[in-house]
Amino acid sequence: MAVNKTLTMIKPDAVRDGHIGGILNQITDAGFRISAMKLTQLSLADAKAFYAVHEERPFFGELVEFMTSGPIVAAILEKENAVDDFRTLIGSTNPAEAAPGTIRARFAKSIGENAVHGSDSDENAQIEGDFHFAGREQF
Ligand code: 3AN
Repeated sequence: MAVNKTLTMIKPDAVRDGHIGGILNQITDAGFRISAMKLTQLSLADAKAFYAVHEERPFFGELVEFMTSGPIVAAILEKENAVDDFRTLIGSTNPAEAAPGTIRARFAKSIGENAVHGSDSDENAQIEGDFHFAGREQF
């Protein structure tokens, strides 16, 4: 299978709680290569644009407020079957339902503050990677 990529964000809750190192360790131990990475903070406009597909959802305001509440780590990860394997590694959206040992089971607090983002398709991985990183920042 070809190597492809996914976009992750370590969300403000996990950054605040000191979990950057623990999460990155679990990601690299699982065989993902980091091909771009930065510590950054989303503006209101950034968060609204990134989550535009969720605009009509009842939790949209809460999501945008949370995602702009502090710094995040954005990274592009590469691996065979990256999108699906990463979603398996992070576990269910609701950490209460996430499989034991997954990143969300270990580090997430709630369905809203759920520690990490992972792209849901190859197409979105490309869009989301380019949202965060210029070409010269992708290795
Ligand atoms: P995932 O991040 O697992 O792909 P999505 O795409 O359904 O989940 O939701 C995007 C983000 O919206 C989630 N990571 C979470 O932060 C937030 N979210 C999803 N469902 C809820 C909810 N019921 N209440 C609050 N926030 C939610």
